[in-house]
Amino acid sequence: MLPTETKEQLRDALLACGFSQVGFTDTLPSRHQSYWRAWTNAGYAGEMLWLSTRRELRTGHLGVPELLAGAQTAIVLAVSYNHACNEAGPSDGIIAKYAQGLDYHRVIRSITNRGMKVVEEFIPGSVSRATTDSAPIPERELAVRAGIGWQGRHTNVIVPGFGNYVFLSVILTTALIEPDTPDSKMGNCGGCTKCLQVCPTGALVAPNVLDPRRCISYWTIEAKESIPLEIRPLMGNRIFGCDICIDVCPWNSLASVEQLTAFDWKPSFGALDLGNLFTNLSSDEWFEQTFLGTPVLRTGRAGLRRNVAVAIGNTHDVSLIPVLQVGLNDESGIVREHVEWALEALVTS
Ligand code: B12
Ligand code: SF4
Ligand code: SF4
Repeated sequence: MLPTETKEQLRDALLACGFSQVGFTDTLPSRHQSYWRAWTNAGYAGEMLWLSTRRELRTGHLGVPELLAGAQTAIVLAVSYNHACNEAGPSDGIIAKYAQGLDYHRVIRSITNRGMKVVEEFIPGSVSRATTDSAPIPERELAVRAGIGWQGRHTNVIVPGFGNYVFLSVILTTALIEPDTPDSKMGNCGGCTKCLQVCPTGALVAPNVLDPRRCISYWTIEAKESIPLEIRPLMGNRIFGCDICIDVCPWNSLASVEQLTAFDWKPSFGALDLGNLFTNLSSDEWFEQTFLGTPVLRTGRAGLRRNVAVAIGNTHDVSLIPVLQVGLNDESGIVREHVEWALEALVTS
């Protein structure tokens, strides 16, 4: 076991790499197996089949060969991405805050790789592996176990001093480091239910339970198929991801604004003119150049144009009808179908 003094020096060295918060926990299986079983059995994973097919691995011991053979400690790292962005008007589309800059997988991977070297220098002979959404690991449960924060009723981890806009990342190590004990006084949701009330689609079906099949974030980022008719009018002008439940959380008011320049934030992504965007999205080249290196690439051109069509349909702005009509010729059947819906929505609004 690493001596306490060395553990604290290691924590400081990791904070110096650029992390906002660092915590240590064990690599034992998930303490919420029955929750996971119920969640996947309810079909909540939707198209994200990897969440249910790899459930045993995702919720099991972290020291297995698929993750890191012999891992004894999970070092959980939080990086704040709270930054200023442009305010959207009624004819602007909103890209979620996390996606308004370079892909966090890339940025955090580079800081975490630095962190991994620090760990191996502190504990010679230890082996480590860094992950940020790149391995089947329950990052939020580990963050709570490591005392980084608590899972709010919207299911995201809230980190005291940094609020909701925080990425998580994990370094697994074969070294045995004493787990941190979560501070019972760190904070909690108390009697608040703001996030549950504000979610426009009712995706938060109970406190701490998200049904992604109703979540705007899932439909605008992960899903390749047609967006359900009942969800479309509720999406408003969210064109990639959704921050509604995390934005309303009172714990953000106490959060510091961290500006890790490596993310190269693009504040304009918080308010993109829907008409211009829809027109430009006829071109694969324009899409790839504009969103190069950002998480938005994940939807593909057609996926984003599908989302923008829905957002235009929700504007009630009939001046956008001619702009939309051009999309009836889009090569993607999914885009054409959503354009038809949006035209209908504008005509009947
Ligand atoms: C799949 C996924 C999604 C899906 C599903 C989200 C979900 N809530 O499950 C979708 C596409 C909807 C999504 C959306 C978003 N995501 Co996402 N997502 C993931 C991913 C890859 C896996 C999550 C997962 O395993 N879900 C399955 C469920 C069962 O797991 P869980 O909710 O964590 O469940 C645990 C707890 O609920 C706990 N539990 C059980 N019972 C109880 C009871 C109580 C009282 C408590 C407190 C806990 C608890 O046990 C469960 C098992 O560990 C993680 C990365 C990772 N590897 O963890 C990122 C991750 C969760 N996402 C992240 C982000 C930033 C987002 C968005 C904010 C992006 C956006 N702006 O659009 C939204 C937020 C939506 C929301 N309200 O959660 C961050 C969250 C960071 C944080 N501070 O928590 C993560 C950790 C990525 C990262 N590395 O930073 N995401
Ligand atoms: S991300 Fe949006 S749609 Fe999903 S639960 Fe939160 S408020 Fe609801
Ligand atoms: S909005 Fe309220 S209930 Fe929701 S996570 Fe924040 S404090 Fe908890």
